[in-house]
Amino acid sequence: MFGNQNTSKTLNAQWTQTSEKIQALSSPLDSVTPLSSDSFLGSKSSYQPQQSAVVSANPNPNPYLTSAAIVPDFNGDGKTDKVWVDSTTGEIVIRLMDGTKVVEQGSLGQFDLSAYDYKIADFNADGKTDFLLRNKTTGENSIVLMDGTRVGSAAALSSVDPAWSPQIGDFNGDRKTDIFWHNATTGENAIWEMDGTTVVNATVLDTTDTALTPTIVDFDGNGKSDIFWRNATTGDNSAWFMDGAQKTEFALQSQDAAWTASVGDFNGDLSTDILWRNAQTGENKVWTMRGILVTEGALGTLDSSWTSKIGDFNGDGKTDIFWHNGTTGANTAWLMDGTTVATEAFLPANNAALTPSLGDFNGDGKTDIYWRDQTAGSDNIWTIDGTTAVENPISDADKLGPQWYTF
Ligand SMILES: [Ca+2]
Ligand SMILES: [Ca+2]
Ligand SMILES: [Ca+2]
Ligand SMILES: [Ca+2]
Repeated sequence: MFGNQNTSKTLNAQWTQTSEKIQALSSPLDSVTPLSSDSFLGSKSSYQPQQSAVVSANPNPNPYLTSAAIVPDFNGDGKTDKVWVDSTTGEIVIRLMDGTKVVEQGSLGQFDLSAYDYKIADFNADGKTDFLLRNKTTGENSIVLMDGTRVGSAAALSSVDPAWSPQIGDFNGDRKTDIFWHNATTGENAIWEMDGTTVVNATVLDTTDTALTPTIVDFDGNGKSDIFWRNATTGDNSAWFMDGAQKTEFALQSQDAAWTASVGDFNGDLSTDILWRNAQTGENKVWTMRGILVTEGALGTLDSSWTSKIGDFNGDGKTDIFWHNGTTGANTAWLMDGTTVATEAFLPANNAALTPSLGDFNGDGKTDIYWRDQTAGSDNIWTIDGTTAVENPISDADKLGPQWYTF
């Protein structure tokens, strides 16, 4: 993941040591780069709390489910949109969705998929999803502010050595996405506070043990992102509560290294909670968080063929857990109320080869499931209302061939 290519020579030097050097980097860059020649194959944006300055058109009360910084919504209509990547040509296409209908489609151009990565974000807090594009080979970065399927504006940022990787959050609570940089090789950390395409402040944070992995959260629910640090070797956990680039560090209780963490908000109080899964034993449990106070609840056991995704199927603002069995095609959803499963939805099974991705495509506040048929292109959407799923196909006219991937 952290390629050590020689292509970034000077940039390597820039990002290795002192804060003065980082200061140099902070100078907001400025040249407008046309989005054309290069390309990206994306990883999904990290799931993190961030409210939008714009009142969402989606009725769900929880910004985890509605923020355009978390869920792709390029035109701000409250209906989740789709990003597609053509694995043969490198073309990136955005489709604005209304239920199963493709309302509008636009191309961002062709990219070198081996080099490019993207994160979704909302850098100008207009309620429309933007992109952070990163060339992992050269270390070049750019921001693309979107307006529907059109590029509103795009600008290059300073380059950052490929050993660093970005995550998005909102550390100063102004509803404009900021960038947290972590160097997994050295343990160095930095934050760029953003205003649109401008880096307002670039700050070096303390260096962490290289065994620690950061996840962006908001454990105290104050609308300013925090950083959850987990040592996957020792099982130790800690948190940096952030106010801009100022941090207050606290230890959290440990959790054996066999467990992996993912995040949601299972009690709907806008503080990030943790779903723990032990893939060896199949055990699952939830920590609802209030600052550093943990309330733990054990959930049911599901073997390792099951994988989870977070949504809100009854629209109550409490995130629920969707489970898909990649071997049998079985599906179930746990409608959550804090640390307990309030209702278990026994959803229909389907072809185990289908790939689910979650979003609220009809904008009713309840998460739906997009099923990608990578072979035949016979995709469909499950429109969900609590424990009921209604299947509707994507029309033949909108079918995409097997070279197209979505996330
Ligand atoms: Ca935006
Ligand atoms: Ca919570
Ligand atoms: Ca729910
Ligand atoms: Ca829905």
